[in-house]
Amino acid sequence: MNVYFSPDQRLHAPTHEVFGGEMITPFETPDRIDQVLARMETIGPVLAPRDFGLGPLKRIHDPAYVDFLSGCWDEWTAAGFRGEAIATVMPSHRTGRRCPTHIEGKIGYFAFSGESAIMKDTFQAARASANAALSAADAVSTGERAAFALCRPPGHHCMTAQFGGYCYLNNAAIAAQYLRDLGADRVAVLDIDFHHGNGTQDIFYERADVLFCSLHGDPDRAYPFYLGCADETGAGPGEGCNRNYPLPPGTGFGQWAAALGDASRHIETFAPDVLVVSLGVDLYERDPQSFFAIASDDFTEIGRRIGDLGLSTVFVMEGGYAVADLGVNVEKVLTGFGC
Ligand code: Q9C
Ligand code: ZN
Repeated sequence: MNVYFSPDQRLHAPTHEVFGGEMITPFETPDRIDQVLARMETIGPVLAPRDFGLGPLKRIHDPAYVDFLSGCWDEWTAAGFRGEAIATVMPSHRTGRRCPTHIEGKIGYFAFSGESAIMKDTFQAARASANAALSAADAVSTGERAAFALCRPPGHHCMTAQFGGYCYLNNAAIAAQYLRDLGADRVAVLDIDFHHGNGTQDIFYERADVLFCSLHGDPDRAYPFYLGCADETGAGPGEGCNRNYPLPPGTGFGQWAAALGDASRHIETFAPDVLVVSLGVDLYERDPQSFFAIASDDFTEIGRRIGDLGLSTVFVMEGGYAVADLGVNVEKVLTGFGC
């Protein structure tokens, strides 16, 4: 299958992440890309994404949020700040949602989580990452069985108008909406990243045309904490079109695969025209951000079971922070899938 990636995706390389009260070197780094690229010979050609412009991004994200991302760095430096742009003042459910003019307030307004930094070329890198997802969607819409978007920065935490969790544009949601706009009647999104895909869930929560299924660490104990419970099943016309599988610490392949089996039945009943997989490999047992017991070899079987759904499939890279094993684990999913 074709692999889509742009060197511009490396331009986002912040040096700070807030973690446990310390400033650490970020988990989500450009060398994650290199580890995956190094294993792509067995998968297919690595192709440059096409530039789809801002149109498909604004089908998912508020135009004001896209404007914020594009201007954030200039406003941050113009305000006299010398570090990377990090949100420290966020609105709560008790405060009104009025976007402040000053960038220190504005960045909090457009954030749901404070660990992730914005720097000079974050928007350019995030756009390139979204273009990779759109290019993979394009390939599948024109008849390829599957394609892999080597997205980075990742996307599934990003809301319509809030960044966080290393995500600035929701690549999987942008691809799903693009597939709808190209004529797919129903799109299913299967999110296997260790963390709940709160952004993707929220974006499609009231829609009946996009099914969202997510397997993840129980948000009672794991990021992003405030979404991802099993009783979040969708609302309005989208009731029943959201399925969450929160799983406890120590979850091994058997328990994880049982949840995938349940999600697969919902996907089969939904009968989508196309499947988008939010492919995080941070469910891996050696990942520093997670608490499952999924071994490297399990990824082959995970890929096989996704392939058994028999659907046209757009793979969109999400998380995975055991950097040395990242490429091998992604390669296993894609070879297990079988094309
Ligand atoms: N102790 C993705 O995998 N850090 N984002 C949480 C937990 C943020 C992960 C710290 C995790 C974000 C795309
Ligand atoms: Zn993750």
